Amino acid sequence: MDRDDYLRSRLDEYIWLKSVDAGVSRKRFLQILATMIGATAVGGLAKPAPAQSGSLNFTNTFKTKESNILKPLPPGYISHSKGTLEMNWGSMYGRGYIVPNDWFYVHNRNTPPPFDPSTWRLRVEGTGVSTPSSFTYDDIISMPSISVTCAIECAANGRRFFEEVYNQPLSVAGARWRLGAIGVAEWTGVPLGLLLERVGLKSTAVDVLVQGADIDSLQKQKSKFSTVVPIAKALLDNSLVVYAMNGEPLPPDHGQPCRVIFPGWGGNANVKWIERIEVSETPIYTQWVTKQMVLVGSDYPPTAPYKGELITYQNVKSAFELAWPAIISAGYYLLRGRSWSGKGKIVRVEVSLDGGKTWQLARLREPNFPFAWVRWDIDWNPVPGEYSLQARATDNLGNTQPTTVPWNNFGLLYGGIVSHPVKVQA
Ligand SMILES: Nc1nc2c(c(=O)[nH]1)N[C@H]1C(S)=C(S)[C@@H](COP(=O)(O)O)O[C@H]1N2
Ligand SMILES: [Mo]
Repeated sequence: MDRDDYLRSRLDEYIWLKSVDAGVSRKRFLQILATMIGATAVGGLAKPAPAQSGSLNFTNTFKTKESNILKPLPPGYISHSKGTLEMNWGSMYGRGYIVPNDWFYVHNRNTPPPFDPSTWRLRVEGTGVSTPSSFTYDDIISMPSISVTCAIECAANGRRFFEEVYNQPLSVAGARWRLGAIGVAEWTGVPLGLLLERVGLKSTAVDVLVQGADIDSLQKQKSKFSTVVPIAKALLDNSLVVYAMNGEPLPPDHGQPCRVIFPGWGGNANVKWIERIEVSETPIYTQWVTKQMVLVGSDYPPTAPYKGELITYQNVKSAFELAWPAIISAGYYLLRGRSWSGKGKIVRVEVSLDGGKTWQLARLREPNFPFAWVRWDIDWNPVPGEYSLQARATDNLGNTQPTTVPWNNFGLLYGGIVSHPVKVQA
């Protein structure tokens, strides 16, 4: 038995065990396996497709042929549009630090492009490198790698609260997320700085553009989805070209075969299905960055060429591990939640059970990684009634959650205190 066959047999066994756990018959298991091997074989090694292995018990209530999302819709998850899947905070109650791949929120502008490991290439080029090169999938996974546990959060997470608080509609078409456009995972990949060294990064490089394989259909001038980061961000130790998520090959919906992560930055910076990296000696201004990744409103004076204040790092937010609205029974309840900051780590969380009149400190639980989140809890013994729960977190730089947030036209970066409606029944 050669090495690939050996690994393949181990993998089959692993998936079989998972299937047994999920109550799947041998016949159904073999059917699933057949589809997987045909669809996702990587150099003779079948990929353990997470959507199949961990979510066999999920019933998909929304997905249609129109959906841009391949994985099934987990229970209680919300689809705002064909490319969005919002995490159900209620399902995270009492769970571990990491969001399983099947449960991770999705923001796809397009259907994940097909991946063929024999033809896939990542081109690294531009005036900022001396030896432009193409890397194969095997090249990438053979390079030194590290694993980083951090969040990815859509810059529009919390968008709905602008409309609710200001009682005024936003003029953009984007998803009306509550707080579920965030997840924390362990990302494994090659430090981007190492890849850039291999292609002879010049000391004069200033900007890095990362491009996906999908067309950004929302742009007037149709182009591939991309983002731009300054070279300083690209060279940080935790900026990665990622190929594994929570120990499994990157699932199609999350960027198969490779995506980038730029911890702390708005979700869109973490480009999926990457195919080209351009390093430039001159600043790169794309439409996406100058016109869309900006806060536009009277509180945000524009600085040319940006149409508003450019978004980079995410802000501080908190969420309760509760459905929205939540209905619970009277009696002792361990109230749980999570808080996070794109700029560092959370050092304090206060909770109000009476709509902001009185506050108490929550207990923070380990681990508490920067650019990820911290889990916290408090004891609660409510009598029947209607409650408005609030949480306010503060990070190590002193950033905290304000009561009011200035309006911006696209509804980005809502970091204010949110009132979570809870009904306690007798
Ligand atoms: N190529 C490509 N990359 C992309 C996107 C996309 O539509 N196409 N969406 C971005 C946005 S807006 C977000 S919030 C994150 C979502 O990552 P996830 O779906 O893995 O949670 O991916 C980013 N990367
Ligand atoms: Mo997003």
